[in-house]
Amino acid sequence: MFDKILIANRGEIALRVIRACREMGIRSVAVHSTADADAMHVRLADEAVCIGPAPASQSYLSVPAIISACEITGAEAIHPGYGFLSENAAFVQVVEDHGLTFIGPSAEHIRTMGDKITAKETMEALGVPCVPGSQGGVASLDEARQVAAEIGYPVLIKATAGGGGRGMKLARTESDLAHAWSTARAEAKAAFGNDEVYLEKYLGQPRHIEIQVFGDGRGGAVHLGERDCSLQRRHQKVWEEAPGPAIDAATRAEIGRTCAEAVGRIGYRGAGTIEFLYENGEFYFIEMNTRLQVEHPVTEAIFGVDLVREQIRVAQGQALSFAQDELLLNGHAIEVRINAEKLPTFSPSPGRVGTYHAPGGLGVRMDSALYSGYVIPPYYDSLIGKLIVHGRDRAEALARLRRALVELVVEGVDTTVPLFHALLDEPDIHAGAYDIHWLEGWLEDMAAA
Ligand code: MV4
Repeated sequence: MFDKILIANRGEIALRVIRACREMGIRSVAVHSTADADAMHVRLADEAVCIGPAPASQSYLSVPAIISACEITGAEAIHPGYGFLSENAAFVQVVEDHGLTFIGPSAEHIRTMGDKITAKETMEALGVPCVPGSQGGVASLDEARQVAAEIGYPVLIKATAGGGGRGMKLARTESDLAHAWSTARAEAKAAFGNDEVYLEKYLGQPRHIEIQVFGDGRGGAVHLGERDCSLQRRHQKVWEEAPGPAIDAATRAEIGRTCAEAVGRIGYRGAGTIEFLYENGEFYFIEMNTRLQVEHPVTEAIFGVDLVREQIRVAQGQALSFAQDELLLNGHAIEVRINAEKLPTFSPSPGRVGTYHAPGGLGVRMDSALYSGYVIPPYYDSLIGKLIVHGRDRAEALARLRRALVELVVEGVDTTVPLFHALLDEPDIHAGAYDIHWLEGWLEDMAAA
């Protein structure tokens, strides 16, 4: 069992991991940049180590600084949170070479899923339904033309080293293809140093549905249903919910079983998310994320589990604390991301927080590292809190979200809270009638009005 875990992250997710550690009787080590000396994670951890200056490249992304912090404090394991080094296979290798434990999947599984062509080939072979497209990479414009003619336009050209919306080009017709091909390759080369691309049929109005999976690293695996994360702006999720408004129990059970079986068969260890586009009742795999996700609390709410505790358990070689048939879905949960951003442009709004008051009461969870008087530094992402509400059904969750947003006070900086009040006035939101393009369309309408 671990005696001490180092958290290679900051903000609300560092707090989330520290809380799980304390409940498990494990000591926690925070690391921080000079800009984060007054941050909440530094105060809440048992120990803290300054690992470098403000830029993440010299602190939260500095592998030597983080390994040194483990050696100084005697931490035996590293929880990476999300972002930063959480999906960096080379980092996992260094961690293991130093006799430390990475709380997450193997370097090999991270590498496999990080390369989107290999991820898709792997999932296809495991019986996971995929978007129609090229078999593997596409080497030439001629080959791209052939594949596109077979699957039909429109098509997307995607970078194998991309993901999360980076490195995609749309060709609506054959006349777009040559331009899309060369810009996709050039941008992929510039952004990732890898110009390998693949082709997919473009789906016009899908929902983004992701399945939470968990493997024990020995072939055992379960699923914890889906999250609908369709409400996004520029590939940044804004609102996530579980269960998905468009998914029924039979559909959930089938795709869930497929996903759990797939990750079990590769001996996957830890938390993972299998991302799908969902259109006309069909699932199409796009990517797998090999980390705990920002939106994991909605899944925790409806299944009554602690996913970080399970990550630590399987990293210690323990079994998962639940079997598939013990995972019973209860009610409905919604998370909204509170960002320090100024509407309508969503431009970052760092600075000193005046009064901060978190909402509470039945079915309300606020994951945030804010406190009154805290100065939000300008160097990192603008997420300052996640408000998660849980109700017996979706209508109760929506009413509770409105109520909790009224209670929330964040003075001194602009936040995305007004966006959520406005969304809660929308019939489409109450009907659950939205796809991946709904939010951007609505924001455009708002700007025009
Ligand atoms: C797609 C797609 C349509 N068809 N693939 C964007 C992020 C990356 N994870 C995959 N993305 C997309 N892939 C096919 N074949 C549309 C998107 C997409 C999207 C996906 C999920 C959530 C929001 C999105 C917004 C724009 C485009």
